[in-house]
Amino acid sequence: MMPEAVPSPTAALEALALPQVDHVDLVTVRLPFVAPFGTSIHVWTVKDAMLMRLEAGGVTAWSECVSDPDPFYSYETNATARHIIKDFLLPLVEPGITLGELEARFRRARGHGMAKATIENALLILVANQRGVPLHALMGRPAKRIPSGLSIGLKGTKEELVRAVERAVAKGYHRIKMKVKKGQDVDWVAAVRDRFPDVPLMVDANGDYSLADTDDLRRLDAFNLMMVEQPLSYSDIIEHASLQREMKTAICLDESIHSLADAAAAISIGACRIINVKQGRVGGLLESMRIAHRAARVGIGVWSGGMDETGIGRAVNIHLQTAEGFTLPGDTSETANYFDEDIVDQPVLLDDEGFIPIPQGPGIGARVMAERVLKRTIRAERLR
Ligand code: OSB
Ligand code: MG
Repeated sequence: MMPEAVPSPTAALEALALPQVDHVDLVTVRLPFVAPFGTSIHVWTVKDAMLMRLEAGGVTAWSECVSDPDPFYSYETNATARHIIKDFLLPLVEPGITLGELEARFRRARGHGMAKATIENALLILVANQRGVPLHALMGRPAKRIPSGLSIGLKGTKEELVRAVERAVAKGYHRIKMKVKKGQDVDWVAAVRDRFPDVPLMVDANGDYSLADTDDLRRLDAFNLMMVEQPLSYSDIIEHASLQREMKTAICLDESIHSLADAAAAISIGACRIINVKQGRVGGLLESMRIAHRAARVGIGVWSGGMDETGIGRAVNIHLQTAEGFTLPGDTSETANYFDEDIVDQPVLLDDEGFIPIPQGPGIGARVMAERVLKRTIRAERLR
């Protein structure tokens, strides 16, 4: 049977003609975290964010590459993204071709979604800035208030964890995610559930378990969790399907999903009931919109993940969540959760009902503060 014809959520964006770009810069900034961010894979204490700046006839646009300096979350690093952007992707960007044609050219380079997203997002933001419209409007989406979610890193003690959850609940966050790892899971979830029996709660293992841990993972079923994110290997889909058959709690895939094709495969074999879409990991806003649209049609929940971005990437994630299919609160938290001072104004703040307002103005809305970027710059390179 032919699948029913559904209008593409990205057709208008694919038809956009690329503008002439005068200059392209990569600027890496270092922002200290207010506190170390611990996960089963690494503890990060600073954010080294590689930013792309486009200049076109006096209009500038900034995007952010969501890679880290290290390959612990993803194989992409700031160095590989720089290499792929500089030597393979940027030479394919020509004025007059459409964004759809650019995506097709980019497909010849396998993987490296974060590098691709950096360019695609920068071009979209540039066009939005040139037209004087917000990014969500360029995406064809109406404004809305974005639900909030906090990702709490691994803590030293259960008391510390419970205090962090208390602060998040008091702030009004719509859902709380706590990191877990082997040996720091069931009892820690129990401690949070003791204090907050009903708070919307989920866990993220960043791939720390294997199928041999199925019995331990099944113990999480007792806590009414919204989902368990990426329990098994970062590269696995098929074993997640086996695990999902053994668990009541919904599985959410993060690291395993790099494209619409990955999402379709995971959905078709029942590897997850929820997908964390990180726009960088899947190659940009268009592929994110495709995944969310497809998932929504088959009842799979989607939310926007985060990579503890500066205000630039954070704003992109906020605009993305106006797209069809983003049905669940994402990892979209206040700037202050990570940084004392961001490189953009205004910082992200929750409103009194825990929602995140879309930054007002053309493009990402948030204003990039040149002198703060300069103060934080650890490397800069003009590519064009
Ligand atoms: O697994 O979702 C993840 C941060 C860095 C790398 C991986 C992850 C995370 C987070 C935090 O959980 C997301 C955020 O607050 O931006
Ligand atoms: Mg995750």
